[in-house]
Amino acid sequence: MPRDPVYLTTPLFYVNAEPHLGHTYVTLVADVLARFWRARGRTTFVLTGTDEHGDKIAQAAAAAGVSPREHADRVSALFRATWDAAGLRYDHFIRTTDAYHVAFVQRVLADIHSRGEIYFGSYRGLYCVGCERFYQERELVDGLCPDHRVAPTEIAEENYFFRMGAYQERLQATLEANPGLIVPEGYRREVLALLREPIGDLCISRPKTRLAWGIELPFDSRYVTYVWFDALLNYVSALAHLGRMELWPAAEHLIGKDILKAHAIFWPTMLMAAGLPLYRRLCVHGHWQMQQGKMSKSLGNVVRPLDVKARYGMDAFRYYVLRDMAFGQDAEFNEDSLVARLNGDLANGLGNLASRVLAMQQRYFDGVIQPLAAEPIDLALRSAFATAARELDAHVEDLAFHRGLEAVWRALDHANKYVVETAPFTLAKDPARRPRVGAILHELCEALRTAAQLLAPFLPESAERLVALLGLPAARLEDLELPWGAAFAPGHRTLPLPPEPLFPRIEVPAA
Ligand code: ME8
Repeated sequence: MPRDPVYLTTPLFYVNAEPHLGHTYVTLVADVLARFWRARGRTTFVLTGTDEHGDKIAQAAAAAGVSPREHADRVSALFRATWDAAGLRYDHFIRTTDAYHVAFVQRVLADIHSRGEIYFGSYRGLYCVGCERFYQERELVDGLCPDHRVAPTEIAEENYFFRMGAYQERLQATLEANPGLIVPEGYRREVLALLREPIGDLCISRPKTRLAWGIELPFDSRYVTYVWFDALLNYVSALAHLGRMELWPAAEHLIGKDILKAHAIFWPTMLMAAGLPLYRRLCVHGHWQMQQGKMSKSLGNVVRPLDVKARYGMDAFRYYVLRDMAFGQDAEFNEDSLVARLNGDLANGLGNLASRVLAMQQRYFDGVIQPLAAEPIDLALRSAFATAARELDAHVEDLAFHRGLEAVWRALDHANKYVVETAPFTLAKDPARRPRVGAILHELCEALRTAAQLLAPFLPESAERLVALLGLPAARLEDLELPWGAAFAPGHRTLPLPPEPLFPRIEVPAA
């Protein structure tokens, strides 16, 4: 039976900052999930892109001395080029300035306006440009925006409002009835708590006299819409444009906790007003902190993905962020921890196992795989990998990537102990034991093949290198049903070890 498709989205990144660790993390999670599910027979589609309208983009462009469009073109291209260079794959890259998106937003606005869901009114409120939204007094901390730690600006003007409050009860009932709609669970509870107070209506416009850099309202050319009413619709406009609306019910939005309210309250009520079904789930991750606190240009501690890639390789970067952040919680980015993961888990745990096995395979059998003769200790090794595969599936379903990787490393630790316990290097000295040495190495080659398959979504380059060293085609990586023992045909040869290890260790200067 064909499995459900999965439609993964990242936030659309503002073009007022260059791609950094936070943007990379969420895009990487989309890439991992897509690779993971594709190998398990599901159709996948990843959407990412850039959010280009609004005050803060206009301000960033003015500061750079260029027009908003020139600025957006430059930074949007930089995001794309960065994901391409980092090997983060997506199926479509949307810009909120794309003509089809602008037309779609205008169609939705005209439609819901005609049904009385949008009204004109005057408003006085406290606005944070960093968040591009109004704050209620009680949401502020010491009078400051809790995220940007700046006092919001008081704005009084006539604007258009979306009757968001009319959907409050329906949203609350939906959230209560669907425990898996927002994950991890703590965020669903946070949203339910917000819904205990009136949510009010949503201001969706700006007079052009104050902000021209937005999408013109189809029913009043003096006004534009910007950011939320504009950007959130991207998740649907891209599918409508590509003729892939069948994917919409399979939507899983990946977002950071900073934009929870927009995605858990604004967006579902907009969908209700537009008569569209809700997304399948909202997956909310925590923030990367730096030792000095927040990552910011002014502190000079912005982590650029391609710098990290150049220093440690993309796979080590991928492994570190997925292994050290529990999805949903905050984590601290620290290069020493990255190096410890690289030298420990990757170089010692996996790389060393691969090089020992492949070296013995070459030395004793010229690379030729030897026939199989399973003993109880071999069956225990097989079962360790079968357990890891089951646990990995369950953890990835729950977005607990760190636990999934831990499960695979338990199997790799088991394999390293198996080498010590079976001691093929000692047995090999006795010609009579050579067949058993061959069988042990065959078991270990199967262990490496299985590890490469399980790890391919997380460490795509290394997994490809590993199967190539085992003499297998890259397509084998997705062949998850292959039974243990079936990967290597009689006479199959593994390759000689190349001089450069799978994961070169980083020398740490003595303290
Ligand atoms: O909010 N740690 O765009 P944005 C982890 N345009 N993730 C982080 C992070 C950090 N320190 N900083 C940013 C916007 N992120 C809107 C979204 S969606 C229709 C519109 C990630 O450029 C995280 O996923 O500020 C966060 O939600 C996103 O970048 C915000 O990106």
